Amino acid sequence: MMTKKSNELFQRAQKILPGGVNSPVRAFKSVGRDPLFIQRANGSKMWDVDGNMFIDYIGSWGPMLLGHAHPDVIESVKQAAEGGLSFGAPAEAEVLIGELICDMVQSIDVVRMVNSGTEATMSAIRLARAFTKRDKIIKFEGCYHGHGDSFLIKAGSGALTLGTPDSPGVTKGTAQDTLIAQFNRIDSVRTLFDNNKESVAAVIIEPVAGNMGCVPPSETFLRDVRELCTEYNALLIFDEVMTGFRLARGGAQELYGVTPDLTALGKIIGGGMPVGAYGGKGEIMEMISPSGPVYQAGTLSGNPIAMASGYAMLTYINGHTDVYDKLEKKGAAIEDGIRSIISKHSYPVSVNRAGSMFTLFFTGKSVTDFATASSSDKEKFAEYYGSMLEQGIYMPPSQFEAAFISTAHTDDDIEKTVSAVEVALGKVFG
Ligand code: HOZ
Repeated sequence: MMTKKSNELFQRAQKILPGGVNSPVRAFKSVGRDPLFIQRANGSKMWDVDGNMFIDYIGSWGPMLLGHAHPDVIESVKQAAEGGLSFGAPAEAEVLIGELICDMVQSIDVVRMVNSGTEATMSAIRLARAFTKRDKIIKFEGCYHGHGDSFLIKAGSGALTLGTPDSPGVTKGTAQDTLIAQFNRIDSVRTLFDNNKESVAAVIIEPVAGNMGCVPPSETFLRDVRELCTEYNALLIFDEVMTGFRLARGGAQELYGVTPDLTALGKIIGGGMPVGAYGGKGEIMEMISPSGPVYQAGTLSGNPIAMASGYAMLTYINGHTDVYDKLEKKGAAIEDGIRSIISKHSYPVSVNRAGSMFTLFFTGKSVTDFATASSSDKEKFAEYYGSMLEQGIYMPPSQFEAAFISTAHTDDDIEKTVSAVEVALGKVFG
């Protein structure tokens, strides 16, 4: 694969951006390559600046549920842009998307738009602390909730990928208010509650973990976490930045039938534009300024272009209930294809999938939590990654990220992907 232009851009980028990028995982460091610079994307495909074409399974880390540059979304953005890029004043688009989110996500009565998932989770825990008048939060090892200080403790995603799950710069005072439990191990949650009676404000969880690779919850886990939160008067916050509108119209909470008190949403409600949101029960949300005293603000919150993009995307999903059946079928086809290769050759690889999110872990263990996810062989993953990329398949460049399927992925894309996996695994284990 020719990567001359990408290499030149990376040389220049490294002089003026930390590590040559504006977000760590995309630097490809953990897979031992230099990143490719993307020029354009459409449907299920992306093209880099050297003209290489890839079937894309990052989908901008989740939001491209309908594929890149969906015509409805692009048209809506174009129209909105003609009317001005930012007002810093209320606009109709905020009401339209707000109504749609409250209608689609059963636990959200009131919603506040922000600019990213990080802002959403940071604001949600401030609100939970104010509401419960308690300081501590429980999060899960390997889960990632953006880069707010309280979350960069045993964090997943890029922090885990690059070996810095506990980031320097987070004060001891902040860190001591974050308690760490183990995903899918309800006893670890109960122990923390028992040892910190009356001081836990909230449990925050990715209902399907996507930031230590894709790790779905066991059948009872989310329900049990809900029960513990209720028993100990703590709020349950679902971080649905990846799963919201992806796993079902109403997110993972609809799929698993568990109702959180607050939900953080992210990039997917912007349809590709920078957006996040948090919402929940009215009695909690009314504590947010200017209804109540909990301060949180932003000039670009509810930005008209971002709202138009997200509204077009959510309107499409709302009107096409077959979206989730399609995604499930595509996800199942990839999973089945890969599983049959693994079992044919008895490769020590396990596959996790929830709907249109999936990960191949380079471990023979079944991956249910951080310990099993991190038993993966990262060198083998890097080798597999390189082979996939050379074959034109663009997967997330980290063992600890989920791959995302869109409605734009065709049967042909999926066949090519499964064949590429067979070649890549053959190289890794051959
Ligand atoms: N941490 C993000 C995915 N979980 C990656 C963001 C990016 O590099 O764009």
